Amino acid sequence: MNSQDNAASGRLIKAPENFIDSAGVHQVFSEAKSGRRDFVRNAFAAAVAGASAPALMAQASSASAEGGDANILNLPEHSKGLGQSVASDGYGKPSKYEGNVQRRPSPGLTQTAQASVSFAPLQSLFGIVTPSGLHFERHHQGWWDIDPSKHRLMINGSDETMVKKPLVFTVDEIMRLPSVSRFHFIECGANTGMEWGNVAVPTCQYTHGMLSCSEFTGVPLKTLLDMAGADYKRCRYVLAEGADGSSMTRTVPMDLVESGEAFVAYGQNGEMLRPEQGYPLRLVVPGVQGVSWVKYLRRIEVGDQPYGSKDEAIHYVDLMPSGLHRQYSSTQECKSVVTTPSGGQVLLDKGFYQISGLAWSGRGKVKRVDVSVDGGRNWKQARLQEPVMSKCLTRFSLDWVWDGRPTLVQSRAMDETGYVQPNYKQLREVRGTRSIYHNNAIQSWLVRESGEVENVQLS
Ligand SMILES: Nc1nc2c(c(=O)[nH]1)N[C@H]1C(S)=C(S)[C@@H](COP(=O)(O)O)O[C@H]1N2
Ligand SMILES: [Mo]
Repeated sequence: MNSQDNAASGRLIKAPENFIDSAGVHQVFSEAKSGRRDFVRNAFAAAVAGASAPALMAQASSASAEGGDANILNLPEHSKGLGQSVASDGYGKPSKYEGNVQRRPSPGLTQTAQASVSFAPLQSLFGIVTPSGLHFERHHQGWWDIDPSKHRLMINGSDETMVKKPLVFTVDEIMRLPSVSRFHFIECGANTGMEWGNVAVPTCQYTHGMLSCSEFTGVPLKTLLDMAGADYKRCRYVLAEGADGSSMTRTVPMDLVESGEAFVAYGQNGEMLRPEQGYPLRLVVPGVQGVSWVKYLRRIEVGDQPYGSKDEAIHYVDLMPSGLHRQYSSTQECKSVVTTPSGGQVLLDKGFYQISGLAWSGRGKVKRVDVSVDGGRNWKQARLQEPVMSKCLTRFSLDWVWDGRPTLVQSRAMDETGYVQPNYKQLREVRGTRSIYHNNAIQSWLVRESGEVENVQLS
């Protein structure tokens, strides 16, 4: 085995002592091989497979050409020759062998590519941070690369008594103020929204990929409102407005501002925000659905009542079984998903695997994650990877030996408030099957005897 094999297979893990096979390592997951029946049936999924197949075939042939069992004493070229010069690329890129790790739109989901979504490849990521170039995107009117020297952020009141002094900030002025850096997840309220009635999409990229996590840097919104002299007693809401054409305005409760939680971010994972993520300024509202994280933030209005904007009155509402809509259910409840093994992956052999996934809660820290490999009859407590942070993704894992039989893999998270992630039966009892938003049900993956993993729902 050489390092190229390692990269080409995408997934190689060392097995613990008692599971070591003759080679000492198992090649465990091969992702998105073509020829999966469930994929071909689905036009949407077929496009997925089509997009990734060439890259995968190239990978497979490079792996076999290099030879998984090549004599390790035969030194490859890269151990003998001269490598590439420094700074041949001023901004580094992932290995060419990782070319199939892409965020992907879902063909047919939206009518235009500007009012659309691309999903993060959760099945290919480790730890909790989403690389900025793989952060999911949700734009209502396309994205822009806005000149930061021309961008402004205004703070004003709904009437002239609500702030003492309306202010207009340049980006430079905001960057001079005391800053905070915090890790938080952002999840679109519509994440997993296609699965309310039945299984609709094949992979965890599409079931759960409107989810990302970054270290964001910025200035607490309270600092700016203090400078403007907001009347906190009377004004218990703010309205956030973006500088794109989507007219996405969102009401944010003043509690989230006064607590210091909501902040105006310019940084993401150590550098400036990406244009797709709202460069040069975006609102970060930890624990709250993505739509409130207004990008290209240009105005904050302080007010004494919720604004009931179009995206609060007719979108981002929950259709209840009674036929009524529920409004302002903004907090993302506790949720989790197993990312390996997950739909579209193939287990190459029985034996040892690490089940791994992500858990999160908009109400604080994840306290515990349980994993079941028998359809929810028995649960085992998973390991939580440190650090476990509030309103942030938490990575969990569990050792598992696959016996080669069909297996249902699930995870169930609990947060520090004691709230336990519901299964589909429980969730549908209170929410029905016709909502779009806020589906936090337990996800089930079926590992077939062939090793192929499929998205399934248990009744
Ligand atoms: N200005 C602006 N802000 C916006 C949006 C938008 O279209 N325009 N989309 C919202 C929605 S619905 C979500 S889920 C998140 C997505 O953020 P991302 O594209 O950085 O993942 O941004 C929110 N903020
Ligand atoms: Mo969203």
